[in-house]
Amino acid sequence: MTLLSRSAAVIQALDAGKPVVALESTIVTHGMPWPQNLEVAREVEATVRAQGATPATIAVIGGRLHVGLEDDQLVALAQSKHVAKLSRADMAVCMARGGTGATTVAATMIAARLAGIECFATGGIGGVHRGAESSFDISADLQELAQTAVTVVAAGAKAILDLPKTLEVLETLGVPVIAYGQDHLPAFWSREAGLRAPLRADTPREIAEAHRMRARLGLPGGQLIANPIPVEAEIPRATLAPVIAEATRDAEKHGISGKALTPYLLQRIYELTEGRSLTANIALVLNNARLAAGIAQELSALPA
Ligand code: PSU
Ligand code: MN
Repeated sequence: MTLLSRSAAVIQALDAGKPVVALESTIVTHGMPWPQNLEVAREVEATVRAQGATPATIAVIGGRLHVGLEDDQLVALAQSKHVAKLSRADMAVCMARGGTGATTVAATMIAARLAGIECFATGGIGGVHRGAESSFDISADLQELAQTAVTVVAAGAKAILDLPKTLEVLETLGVPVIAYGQDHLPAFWSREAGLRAPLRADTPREIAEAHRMRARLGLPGGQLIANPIPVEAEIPRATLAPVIAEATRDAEKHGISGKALTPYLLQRIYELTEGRSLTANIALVLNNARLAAGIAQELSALPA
């Protein structure tokens, strides 16, 4: 049995050398509440299409690695309550058992590379959690960026994380962190993290060329494109800081750790901001889908 189950649209686009953008599914199952999660998943796909690229939402369904979901599959995922959150460590076990799971950034990158998709849009990547010096909680997304050659467009790392430590680890791992159109590192819901980004790019073309150059140099990993949230949708850092602090304290109080931590924090911040964090999250994901489609266009125009 073939490993990948590609949708007809994805097969057609890849065979014709047309631009394709990979999309993850954990943001649907663990990142946003129903029914906005389904609306956003559909809207992200529509945004990619409107930019002339083909969306490939990725998930494990019944043991098969799906690259490009049909709408009924997206609906089922968005509605399911106890679906697994898959990363590099557990995707093979889930597939071997015939299970179903949503793919995180790490697992989506693995699937995208297998399918020959070079560009991927998400909300924010995982990173080094606050208190990682005692919990050791560092997302597998960082390791994946170091070893899998996919360009990931995110709005930076999620502001719930320890951003200076996340940058340090990415530097150690040799992952280029490229802010789009500004010198500062964006922080997911806010345009600025109070840190300079290590690198900057101003056009999709530059990003595509750097992606190709890494391949020519024999460098295995990908690139992290940190695309700031649109101005009109941003929540200023100062507004969010106490909210994040409170959510983090609540997580500690309830002993939330491991895979459950990121979904818990996102949900708690959603409650504490009375939904404002979700509105911002949606705006930034759509913005990332737009940029990723532009990068995919440039990649398809450049020689492999
Ligand atoms: N972006 C969002 N919401 C999310 C995520 C990304 O806007 O929920 C998910 C991604 O799938 C990412 C995961 O890989 O959160 C990170 O989880 P962890 O910190 O457990 O590695
Ligand atoms: Mn973790």
